[in-house]
Amino acid sequence: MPREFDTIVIGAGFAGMYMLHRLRALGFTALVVEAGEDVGGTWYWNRYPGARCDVQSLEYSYSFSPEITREWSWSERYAAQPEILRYARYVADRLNLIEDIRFGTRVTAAGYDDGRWTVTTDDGDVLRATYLITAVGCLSAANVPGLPGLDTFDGHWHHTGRWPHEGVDFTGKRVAVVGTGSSGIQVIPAIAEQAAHLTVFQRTPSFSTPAVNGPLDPAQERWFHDNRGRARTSPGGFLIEYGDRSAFDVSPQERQAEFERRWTQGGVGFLAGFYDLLLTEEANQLAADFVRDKIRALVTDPATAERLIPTGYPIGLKRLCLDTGYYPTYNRPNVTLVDLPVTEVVPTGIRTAEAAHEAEVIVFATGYDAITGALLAMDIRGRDGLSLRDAWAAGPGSYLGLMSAGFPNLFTITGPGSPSVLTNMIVSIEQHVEWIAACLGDLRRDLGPRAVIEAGAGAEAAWMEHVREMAEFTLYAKSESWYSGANIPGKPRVFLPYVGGLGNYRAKCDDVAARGYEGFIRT
Ligand code: N01
Repeated sequence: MPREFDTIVIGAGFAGMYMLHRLRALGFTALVVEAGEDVGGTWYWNRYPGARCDVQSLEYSYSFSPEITREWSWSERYAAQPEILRYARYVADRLNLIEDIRFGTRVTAAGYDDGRWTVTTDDGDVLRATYLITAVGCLSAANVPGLPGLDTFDGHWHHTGRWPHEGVDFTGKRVAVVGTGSSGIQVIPAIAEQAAHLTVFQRTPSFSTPAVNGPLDPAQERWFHDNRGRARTSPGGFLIEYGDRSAFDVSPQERQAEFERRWTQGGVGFLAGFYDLLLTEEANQLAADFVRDKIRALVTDPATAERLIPTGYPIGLKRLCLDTGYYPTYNRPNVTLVDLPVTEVVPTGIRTAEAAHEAEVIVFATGYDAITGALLAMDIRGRDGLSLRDAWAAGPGSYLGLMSAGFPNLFTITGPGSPSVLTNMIVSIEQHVEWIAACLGDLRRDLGPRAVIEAGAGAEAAWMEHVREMAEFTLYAKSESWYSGANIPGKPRVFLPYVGGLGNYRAKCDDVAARGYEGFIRT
């Protein structure tokens, strides 16, 4: 393979795959460097039992190719991980992407000098490119808690986001799951069905609403295809109904009926029923109480139900989970809930301050160093050797979540300060990829093949201030979760995604481009 490229893309998940396709269409030479042995990104790594997308399959698929949309059909409303991985492979084959992807190779460092990025990989290779594009995923840097004693554990342990390809047989085993976020809520019911005994270690209870999975309804499918374009300009990139009334505009009976309708329908739309559920604590409380009552009804033992009920934070400020049979799992005789902090791992299992719990397998569903973790895992150095880790020491700076001042010709797909994780990721990925491709095409047309583009420091500061102000306008500013770095000890507390809505954000990005890339410096 040649070592000099117009572009290097890091990551072959849905973002990197589509980026490669668009770069080729522009006539740019491109190499994608991927740590895994296959395409698929998060769906390559997250092979734990129960792993399933909590965005509907029809919505969680590319929209850029009518041919691929026509040729592919999903089997369920919410596809399971193996089917999504098959879809990623199908797209990669269909577009002949594989020949430009180097698998099993991790980028360890990248340095900018005089219009060129030099990229170093873990196998010691050195590659060069004019443009560097990260497609590393917002939730790919796994967080394994540094629990004392883990290295003394006699059994096996796994993180949900680094699941062994050969699978894990839980039959007849005593299993511990640590963590009850979206991954825990999916893996817990699946393990409970196999294990002799499952002990769940819960630090903070999550709010979860039912996915309501099932076969695809042909009428629904037709409706989706007819209406799909609307997702691009919607607040979240979803084809859900966004309520335009306050939760206080309606009678208590009407409000309850609306919550009930959305709960029964399933899916990501529960908190979109009224516009103020994420704006005021009073409105939020109404939705939270509705879910709390549901938990009480689903869990047989009232004491266990109370321990599973989240209190002390508004619903939605930790990402709302979607589940299939999560709460009733605690009605099984082989499942125990422990809601005390894990103090240490011992050879035979896990200890809390009160007791030791035996386990032969530990599953860490403990989440990710989100949004910035995978970027900062690489030693990225921009102009004059400026390190990204230093530049972002007090929190990330990014203009539109796309580029960072001091790092010319480096684009970050779904980077900090873009709507990313608050939206349907596929729609946000397509928006970023299309914007970056258009930007590179314009740059080459206007300034030649080695042109340089960089975020202006003033534009970046103003954008980050806007990101902060928008979060302040909502309840999100109070979020104690991975949205704001709260789950990683020592990580700066900054609300990372942009809450202003994908439709507005798209219009802003398009406007910036139409004004000659206002706020960027092009030379
Ligand atoms: O991670 P999380 P996740 N001791 O950070 C607990 C996406 N996703 O992998 O809340 C004990 O949400 C932690 O407790 P606390 C989705 O965007 C999507 O579950 O920090 N517990 C929490 O309960 C999601 O939001 C799908 O107090 C510890 C849990 O571990 C995101 O990925 C499926 C601990 C981590 O929850 C991340 O979800 C799965 C410790 N030391 C994930 N450290 C889809 O279906 C952490 N915890 C699309």
